[in-house]
Amino acid sequence: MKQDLLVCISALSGLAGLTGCGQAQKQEAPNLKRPNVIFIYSDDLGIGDLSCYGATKISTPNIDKLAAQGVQFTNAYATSATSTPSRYGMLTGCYPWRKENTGIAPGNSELIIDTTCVTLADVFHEAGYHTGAVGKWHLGLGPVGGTNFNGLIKPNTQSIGFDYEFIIPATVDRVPCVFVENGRVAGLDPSDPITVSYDHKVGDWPTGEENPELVKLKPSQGHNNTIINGIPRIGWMTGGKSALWNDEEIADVITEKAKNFICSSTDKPFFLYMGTQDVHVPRIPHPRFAGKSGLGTRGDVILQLDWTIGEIMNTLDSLGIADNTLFIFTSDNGPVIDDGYQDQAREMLNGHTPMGIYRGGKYSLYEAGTRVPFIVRWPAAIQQPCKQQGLFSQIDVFASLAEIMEMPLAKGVAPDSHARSQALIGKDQSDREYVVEQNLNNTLAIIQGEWKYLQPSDKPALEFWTKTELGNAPEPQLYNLRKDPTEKENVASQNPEKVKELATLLDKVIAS
Ligand code: NG6
Ligand code: CA
Repeated sequence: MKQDLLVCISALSGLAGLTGCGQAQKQEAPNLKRPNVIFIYSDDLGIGDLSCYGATKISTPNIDKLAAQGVQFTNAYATSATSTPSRYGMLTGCYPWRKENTGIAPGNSELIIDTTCVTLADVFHEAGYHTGAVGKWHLGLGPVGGTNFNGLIKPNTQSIGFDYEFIIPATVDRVPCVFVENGRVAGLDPSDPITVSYDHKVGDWPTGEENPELVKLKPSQGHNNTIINGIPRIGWMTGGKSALWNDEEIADVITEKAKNFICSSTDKPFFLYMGTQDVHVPRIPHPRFAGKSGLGTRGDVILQLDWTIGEIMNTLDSLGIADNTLFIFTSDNGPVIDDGYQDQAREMLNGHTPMGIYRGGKYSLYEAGTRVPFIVRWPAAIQQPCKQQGLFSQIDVFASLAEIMEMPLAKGVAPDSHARSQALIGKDQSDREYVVEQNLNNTLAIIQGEWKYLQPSDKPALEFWTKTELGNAPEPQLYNLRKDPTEKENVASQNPEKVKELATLLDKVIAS
């Protein structure tokens, strides 16, 4: 223990640099019921973005290594095709479409998870874990009526089970562009208070709309409000100058915080929930990654993301705890190429296919909207690395982890989450009974076996800004994902029985 402490002190004081926590430590016998758990959400990463999923134009060696040492899922789904609902679903075990106010949250949204809800972090906390949230949050902070960023922000993640937080309140394209650490804006000078608004301009800082000449990254859609670090954002802010983040350094900052959290968890097992800002827009790589992928900044921040994962892996190795750490890496929703800035992402693709073979993308009910990379490594329990082809949903992470920890869940807790720990660790290769997908407009689809049914919807066929096919259509759609994984042929009219069966199943899930 003392030795561990020494290693961690050196990391906390920054002596260990950005690679590991120090010398390898002797490993204790693994306790399969109480592994450390790391859950990392990347942002808008596609199933075609990683070399372990077949990408050839980019190489992601660290994530590939994680996959090669664990279970790599090919049929795993985020609950939703955008960030806030997916994160809500994972952390509460409740489908976001059951709840109002779970759509893409503005940067001054109240905390949208009720403090009385038992979250996944609560379960870990109850099990005696040290729990931490680091990086992108996007589930709101503070009370109904909006967040006041100038005092102690409550409720925060510490009100729903996390001991420690160091978070980006919303997304990197939304104000305020500051980190919140344990309820307070990090580095805030109280004589320069922060004001944030999502309906009108506040203060006198330039905006993209009024001062386009001051902008170093031009918007392609929206993103026309307050300019921070030369980048016009969504929403207006003023104040808090000393607390503003540097976009180039976000990956370094949150990676260091995550490592410190891991290193400081010496007396108990830990649960780290981490959200990377990569690869969401604005895609601003650190200079050491800029230009390195040959695919423009979208590719560069994939390299940066891979570096982050490597840093976390190295930290576990240097502490000698990799073996009994259950490490989950995934994405909150599918990929998008131009999501609002003129960053040349499309022009620089160079044959790279973020969506893989799949139709749609972020926002969509088609497969590329929610079928995401999903990797689980836990060497102590997964001796045989493998591919997992069974249907799996992030909604089941909650109950599956609780099952591993032997933490019984009271009735009503994580109501939509099924305990599938054996599937999570690749030992059970069967499909989930069904998987529900959700698009930007809350239209739902259900997959069972090889069949996928999309409920009819009068919502727009295309997402307004990105022109992504949303999967909304007035008539029911049915695809055979085994024969037609790219969802080219709607076979609903040829299979009325199947349509009826799946529509009935979806109705049953909705009503349950
Ligand atoms: C959209 C933004 C997009 C992104 C998304 C949320 C515009 C035109 N588009 O409204 O840039 O911020 O919201 O992404 O403003 S998510 O991954 O966090 O859900
Ligand atoms: Ca996202």
